Amino acid sequence: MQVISARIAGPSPREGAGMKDIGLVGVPFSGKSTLFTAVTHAGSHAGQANLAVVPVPDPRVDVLTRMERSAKTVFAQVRFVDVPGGLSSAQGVARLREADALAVVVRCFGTGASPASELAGVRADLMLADLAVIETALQKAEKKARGKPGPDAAALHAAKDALDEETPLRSAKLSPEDAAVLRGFAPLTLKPEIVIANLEEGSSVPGELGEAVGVYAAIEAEVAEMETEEARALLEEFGVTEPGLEAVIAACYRALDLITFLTTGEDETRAWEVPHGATAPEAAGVIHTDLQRGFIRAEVIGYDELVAAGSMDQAKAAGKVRVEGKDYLVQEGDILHVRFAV
Ligand SMILES: Nc1nc2c(ncn2[C@@H]2O[C@H](COP(=O)(O)OP(=O)(O)OP(=O)(O)O)[C@@H](O)[C@H]2O)c(=O)[nH]1
Ligand SMILES: [Mg+2]
Repeated sequence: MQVISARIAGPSPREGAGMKDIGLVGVPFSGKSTLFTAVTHAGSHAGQANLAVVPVPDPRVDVLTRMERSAKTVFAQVRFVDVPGGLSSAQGVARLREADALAVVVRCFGTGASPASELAGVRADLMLADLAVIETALQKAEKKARGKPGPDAAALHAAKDALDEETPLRSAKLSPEDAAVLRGFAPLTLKPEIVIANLEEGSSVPGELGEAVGVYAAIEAEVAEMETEEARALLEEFGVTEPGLEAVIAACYRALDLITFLTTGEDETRAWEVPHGATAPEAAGVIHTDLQRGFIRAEVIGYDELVAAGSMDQAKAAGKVRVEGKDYLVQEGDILHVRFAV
């Protein structure tokens, strides 16, 4: 059996495979496109779907790059989707159905801002959009079943009951089987949701929005074009300590139940995302399918332990790098070195 070096060079054939789409939703003028510009540093264009892939800020990646003198640095990525017309456009809704999570942008700036009722309105619209899809599908399923309802009809019924009671599908007590059927219809309210409070300068997240993430979309969009240092200084002047993107991404990771693991070496330091609870082979599979197929073991060290040791070589010499097998559950901040053979 040939054991291939676990250091993978070159682009992964699964580039982008695990990348998550975050769909921005909200009423007109809540600041979706402004936020899109702020977090993606990409200009937004009215009247078309704006898509941007952005690196997930992670200081650990920078530290490891310096420590291991990596030639290349690769951050995890997420894709933001800003659709024009929002939920009033069929095309927009179709694009949002492809998203992995929804971020509801709520206007908390300007006169007449009414965050709690605005959020309730968006949530109601999301449920109505799902209800329309579910009802149509239910009619079809019942017609096909001719009085002998199959699993599809049962799942669709459960979904319709929940939506009729104004319960978003993610909060409905659906059986795993029903949830699996429903996922085929990509309902919006089955997706994880985060709430973004688009704030006035100097204000903070209103209590009525609960756990919303606060951003200052307008200021951040303005500084998006500037050099990082200059932008930070200006944001600090406005009392903005955590840039919007970092806060938004952190909230999305929590909502999607993702964790980050890292790989580091001479050629590359890189951050990867996996679902919380992923095993070492599953994590290896995110890097490359061959690594999962031919997984032998993973050499693992936690980020903090590695930093304390000073370098990978020193960590190894001090016996701080553990050898883990197929059942190991990857932890946030683990640095993995996968041994595999194909
Ligand atoms: N003062 C202030 N103005 C903002 C803020 N965010 C957005 N705006 C302004 O609000 C207006 C609407 O913002 P957009 O980002 O275009 O809103 P949108 O949600 O994309 O709107 P639609 O695409 O029409 O659904 C623009 O004139 C922005 O400059 C903010 O945080 N503060
Ligand atoms: Mg817009």
